[in-house]
Amino acid sequence: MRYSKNKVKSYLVHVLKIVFLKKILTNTAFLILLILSCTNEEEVELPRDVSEQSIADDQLLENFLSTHYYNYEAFDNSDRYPEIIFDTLSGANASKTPLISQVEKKIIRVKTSDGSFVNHNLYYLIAREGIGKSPASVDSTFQSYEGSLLNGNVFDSNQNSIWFDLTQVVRGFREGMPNFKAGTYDVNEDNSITFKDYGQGAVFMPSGLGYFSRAAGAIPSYSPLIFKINLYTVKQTDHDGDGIPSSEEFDNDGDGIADDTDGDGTPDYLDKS
Ligand SMILES: [Ca+2]
Ligand SMILES: [Ca+2]
Ligand SMILES: [Ca+2]
Repeated sequence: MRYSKNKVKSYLVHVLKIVFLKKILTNTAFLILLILSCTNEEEVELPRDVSEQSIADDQLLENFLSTHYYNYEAFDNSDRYPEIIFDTLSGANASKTPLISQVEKKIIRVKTSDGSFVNHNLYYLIAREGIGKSPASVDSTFQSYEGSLLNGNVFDSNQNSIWFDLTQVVRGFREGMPNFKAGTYDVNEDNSITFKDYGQGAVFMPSGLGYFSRAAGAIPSYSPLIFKINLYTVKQTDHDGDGIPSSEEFDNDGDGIADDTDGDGTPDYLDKS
């Protein structure tokens, strides 16, 4: 088959145009990728220093506890089970007892990625003592709760009641619950149960005992958290059913992380063998 010179020429021009266009497109795509990756790099924030954040959060918590009180007068009558309400120490309430004078402090060691430990202050308030047992930090609890930020924004709550496996909740909640006591109950005529004499209170934790750099739902990253709780009843756990309570298997070296003595990837408290 023969082609005329002109046809060949226009064909070549056509091919060159495509090659040129492709090159431009490739270059443009490369440029866009470059811009995107630069933007991403700028947006990526390295996790903050655990130690510095612990100090910053503790200042926020202390400030909250120093400037707020709770409705402690409503807890004078032992027959009533009011919900805890926090309010600022101002105006007619300026002379109320601040929370900072009523809370207890517990120091929790947090192991960081470089293997060092950073102390974190966990505060807890006991509004009602409770007459039952205290859970171990890895037991199950039947309770109601309300979680909020220091600005009062509620991010989660269950006012009815819910079973918690304390191995599945944030560290501050897990370490906070053993400071409270459960209650007892009456069985009503219709076989329903009414809990009474149960522990009521709150835990106040730095972000290092909460979600730290992770934003979770309505919780921004690096948020200290408050949980109000009513602790109805507790149950000892033996997750792997080997006859050894989980509390005796979970964390015997005290680093806050579940022990895995045989190093098979399954922590002792879930490891039957
Ligand atoms: Ca066990
Ligand atoms: Ca451990
Ligand atoms: Ca194991």
